[in-house]
Order: sequence, then structure tokens, then C-alpha cells
Amino acid sequence: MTTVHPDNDALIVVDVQNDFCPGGALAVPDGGAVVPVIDLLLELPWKTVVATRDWHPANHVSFKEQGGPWPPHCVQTTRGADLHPGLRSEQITHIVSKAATANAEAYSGFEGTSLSKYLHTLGVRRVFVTGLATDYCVKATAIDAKNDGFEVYVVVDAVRGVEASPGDVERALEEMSSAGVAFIASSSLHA
Ligand code: VGL
Ligand code: ZN
Repeated sequence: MTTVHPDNDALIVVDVQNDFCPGGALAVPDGGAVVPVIDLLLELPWKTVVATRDWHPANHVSFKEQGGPWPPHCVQTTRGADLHPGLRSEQITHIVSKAATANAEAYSGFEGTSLSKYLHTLGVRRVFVTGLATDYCVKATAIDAKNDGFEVYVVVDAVRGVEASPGDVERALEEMSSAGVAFIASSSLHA
């Protein structure tokens, strides 16, 4: 079991937005399943809960019309970019918008944002990473957190992957593990 230490621990909720959930523009298979798990985690006594969000302009470089790999998704101020309505978002203390200009792509919540400085300033040492998608933004966020000096745990039942090619999620888990990221079940976290 792992005890949450509110002064040194932070929960990071990666991109739990309508467009990454069933019915959305870039739905992650079973993506909505992370919501009840994260809501349970939100009952723990965190002082710092960060939600990242993909926050693209309509002409974003990652969209197919601009030669990118993805259909348009998470366009700023649209419903698709909203956090999933089932998330107990009143528990979120900080929202990090990323990839918010036309030419900037960022899978990691630490890329092009002040998240690392913010967390270090608060005295955060351990981060617990949840959300979507395991093989893109969760992976990038967890590895960047580790490289920025945090102790990093991915909450395995609170993430889901795209798995565009078979094995993508497994490879993502291996990459995170090689980078020094640890894994934990949500049931092992307690107050
Ligand atoms: C993501 C693809 C494109 C993610 C964001 O949140 O994992 N994936 N943009
Ligand atoms: Zn995106």
C-alpha cells in the first residue's frame, strides 16, 4: 500500500477530454473507463491535482488537413476539448493547456508549459499519472516527469491506450519502465 502525502504528492490527470472518450473525434477505446477510477482517486487527500488538456487551434499542425496524423480534435473552446463531464473537476487545482498554438505539438504536459516549475515550487516530489492515452500523452508526460526529477507512478487501471498498431500499449509501458517510471494499482493508494 502507498499512502498519499498531500504536501509532496500530486495527481496528474492527462487529457480526460470528450474527444478522447467514446463518441469523441479521437476516441480512445474504453477511454471513458478511466473516469470512475480517477473519481475514486480524487477522494484521497491531494493538495495538488493537475489536469492537462490538449488545446489545439482549428488549424493545428497535428491535424490531417495540415499534413498531420490525426483528425481534428480538442479544438480550443469546443465541447470536444472540455474535460469529461463525469470527472469530479472541482477537485482539480491546476489546468495545463498544451499544444495551444498552430505549429506546436506537445504530447507531454511538461512540454512548452510551466508544469515542472509549478510542481517543484510547491514541493511536489512524487507524481501519480492517470488518463489518456497510455501510448501517447500519458507516456510522454510520465517520462518527462521522471526526467524533470520527480518520482513517477503510472496508475495502471486509470489509463487507456489508443493501440493504433497492436503492441503499442505494451511498448509504451516498456519505454516508461526503462525510463524509471513505476506502476501502481489505484487500489494500492490510500489516505
Ligand atoms: C493525444 C493524440 C493526439 C493524447 C493527443 O492525449 O494522447 N493523442 N493528441
Ligand atoms: Zn492532440
